[in-house]
Amino acid sequence: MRIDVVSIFPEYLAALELSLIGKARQDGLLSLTVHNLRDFTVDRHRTVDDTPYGGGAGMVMKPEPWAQALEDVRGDSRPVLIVPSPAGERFTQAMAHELAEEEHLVFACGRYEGIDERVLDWAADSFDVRPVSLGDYVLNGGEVAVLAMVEAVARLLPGVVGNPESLIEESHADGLLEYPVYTKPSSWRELEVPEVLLSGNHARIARYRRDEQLRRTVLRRPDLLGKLDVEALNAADLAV
Ligand code: 6GU
Repeated sequence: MRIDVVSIFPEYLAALELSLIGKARQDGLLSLTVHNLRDFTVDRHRTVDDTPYGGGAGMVMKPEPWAQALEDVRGDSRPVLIVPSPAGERFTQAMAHELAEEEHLVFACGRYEGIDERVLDWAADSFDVRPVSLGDYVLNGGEVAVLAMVEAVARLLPGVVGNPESLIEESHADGLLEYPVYTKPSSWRELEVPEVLLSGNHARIARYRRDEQLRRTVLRRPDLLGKLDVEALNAADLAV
């Protein structure tokens, strides 16, 4: 997979050189390039923003540097252009799986009050444009959101996560939150690991974990219950 990120703070994305994602890049599973938007300006001050038409607080990112940058990174495919924004469609594990199937992703990090809307209109001719939000809160710019989205997508690429089984059992894979996990010692500061996990009874352990998933989801994320596939619930789930 190829990923290009355009930002006025390329240093923010340095974290993508670390850990699993850094390793995936070294191993050639992922080609990731970060571009400085200011390199696509032509004025002496490398200006990327200006005041909003219609008035209001803050500044808006000018269209010209964005068009130059996007033309430069587009290549000859039709990439997905992800525009991080609190006004976007919600990013989910399902979207991460969708994006992991793509050949080329471009992330356009806005700052200030956002990017001139015409950039998105213009880009739609040669990109699949997707404004995407991490959730209902406001960040100062798209960079932190891109760190999250690139990590969520890249770890789904074949070979990035060493043990693919860990992708199957994790939170959201089955629409439920993950069950709690424990390791040695079995007794720690007078807190005990649940007895069932020491029992060696695999059927009981599976039932316990499933019940904990259901309990957590009811308590912490009742909104997820409405989206559950009823077919995926078994008789024992419904008996809880
Ligand atoms: Cl994707 N971008 C920004 N700037 N703020 C956000 C966000 C994204 N998701 C939630 N808040």
